[in-house]
Amino acid sequence: DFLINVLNHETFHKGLCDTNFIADNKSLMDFKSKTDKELRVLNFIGEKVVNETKGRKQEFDVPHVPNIEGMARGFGTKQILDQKGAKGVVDWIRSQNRLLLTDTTMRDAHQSLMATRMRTVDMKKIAKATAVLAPELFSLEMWGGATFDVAYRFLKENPWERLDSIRERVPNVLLQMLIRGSNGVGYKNYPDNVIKALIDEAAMRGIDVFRIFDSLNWLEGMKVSMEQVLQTGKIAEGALCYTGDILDETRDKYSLNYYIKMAKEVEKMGAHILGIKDMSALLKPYAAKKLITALKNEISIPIHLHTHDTTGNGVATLLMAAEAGVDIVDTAFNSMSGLTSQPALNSIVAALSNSSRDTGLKLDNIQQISDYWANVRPVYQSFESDLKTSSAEIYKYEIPGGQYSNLKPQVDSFGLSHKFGEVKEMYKSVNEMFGDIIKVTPSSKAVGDMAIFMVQNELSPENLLEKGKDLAFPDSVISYFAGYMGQPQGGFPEQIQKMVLKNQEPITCRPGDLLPPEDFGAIDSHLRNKYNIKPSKSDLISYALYPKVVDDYYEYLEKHGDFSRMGSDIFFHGLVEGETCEIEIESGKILNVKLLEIGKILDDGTRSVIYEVNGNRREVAIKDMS
Ligand code: 3PY
Ligand code: ZN
Repeated sequence: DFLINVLNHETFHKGLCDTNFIADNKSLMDFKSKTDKELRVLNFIGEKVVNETKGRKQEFDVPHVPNIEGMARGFGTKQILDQKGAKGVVDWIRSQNRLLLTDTTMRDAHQSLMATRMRTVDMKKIAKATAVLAPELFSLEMWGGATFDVAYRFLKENPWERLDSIRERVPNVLLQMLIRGSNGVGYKNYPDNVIKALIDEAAMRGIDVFRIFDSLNWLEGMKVSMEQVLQTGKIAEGALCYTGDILDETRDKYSLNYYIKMAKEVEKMGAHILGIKDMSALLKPYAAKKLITALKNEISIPIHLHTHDTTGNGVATLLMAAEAGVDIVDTAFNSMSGLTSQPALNSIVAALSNSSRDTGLKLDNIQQISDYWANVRPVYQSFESDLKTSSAEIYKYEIPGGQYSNLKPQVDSFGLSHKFGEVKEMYKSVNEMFGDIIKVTPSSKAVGDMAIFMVQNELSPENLLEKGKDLAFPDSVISYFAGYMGQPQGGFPEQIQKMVLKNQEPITCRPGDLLPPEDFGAIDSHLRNKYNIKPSKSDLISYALYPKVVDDYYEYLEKHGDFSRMGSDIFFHGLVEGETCEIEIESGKILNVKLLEIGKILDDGTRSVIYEVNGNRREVAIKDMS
């Protein structure tokens, strides 16, 4: 093997080796790794074609990466941050007439459209072109929210590497993440030292704008994150979640005055920007005008509006907000926009061109980016909901975009597919029973889980107290009533709280005041001993956030290998007989793989999957599980 490695080595080939050739090229000792990686790839594809796709696959167009050769990368917001600091960016925003745009394609758009399944390879390919063709963007939201755990859990890839690779390719535009206050990028409160470490590391690795929110608009729950972001010198966007309808005078819990009062508090906390986070697309166009006009009179920090297009009114909402003077709005490239995702970026650009709020983005340039995403999207088709049209019923149900597209599969998984309508009605009833609360991760999960639980157990608001006495409620519901998601406006309904918690005492303070600090040293030893790796700071943070998910991830890598460089059409759909593809197994190492044949089932229940790999015939035996 050593001899083969030497003979195959480029330097040896060129006759350039000196006496240090062997000492300098550790890869010469790498006997098994390449064949091992190759075998793992063949097994992975074999599994896919034998047990999942059965060798069938729809044809996908290859996403076309725009040609940017020779084009200069324009000056962007990231450079303002680097040169003038966060306050400099705020001054710059204030000096702009144009409407500034955030593109959410790499975070909320795919979180809300395709269950967060977008892989890093697909983002990496378009990142450079985005920096060149759309340097006028305010920011790219590309990290945080659900993307963190989904990367490990389902995509078997490391979210920190996604951040590194996009940062490397986009040095000119601000990168933005969503952080759920003390819930971090998780579904529960974490010790303060975990939240602080997460923010420090994310800032160090390249995040510039932190959108911080609390799932109950409980400002206490945002404080630690806000202070930490301010210390890093990056941009702290304190976000208020929007719920209810400020145009409806009969609903006074979340009134215009509520938002004004809260916005002033957020400004006082030191936020550079106020975020309005309309996660469920409830902010109607005229409500946006009313809200933004009022806030512009009451606070002096810039305002960044986030909404979804679930109702079909998203673009109208953003345009009304633009009229009222909003500074920045969230959009997604058209082919990744609409429905549960954000309103359409290219359309907003076109709508405002030659107006006083012209965005400055070039339509022809951004069309090329949208075209790229249009070809990426079909590969993820199976993760999309079957929602074909916008729906005004969301105003009634108040279900966040990301949760709406996930609720149907969740309901299906409980065998309640035929009761989806009932679950949505129950979601509304649960919200009322809980006292009309803000519903966004993780409080929305408590409401959703409770709704499913009630339908499953034939509970109703009328019989809940009686029938629920002896039932064990879902973890998220217990955590909510125990105060571990924070304190809701107006408090908890006492009878339901008692019934859910049984003998457990709820807390009324900040959970972070009670949680013992995470022992990063212990995590370090665990990872070293169990997986024989030298964990980085970010590995420790990930483990502190999601121990089980990260353990499963490392076990997967050990057992099956790392397929994060594989193209997504192969990763999700395998190959068909006769199809050839290139697979990068490590940086710069490409395998040319052709699937020759999926063999007949043999007596031992396996099938031979036969390939040609870089011209050589290879065969793996895969157990047919059908
Ligand atoms: C998240 O917390 O991931 C959200 O996108 C909430 O809207
Ligand atoms: Zn959102």
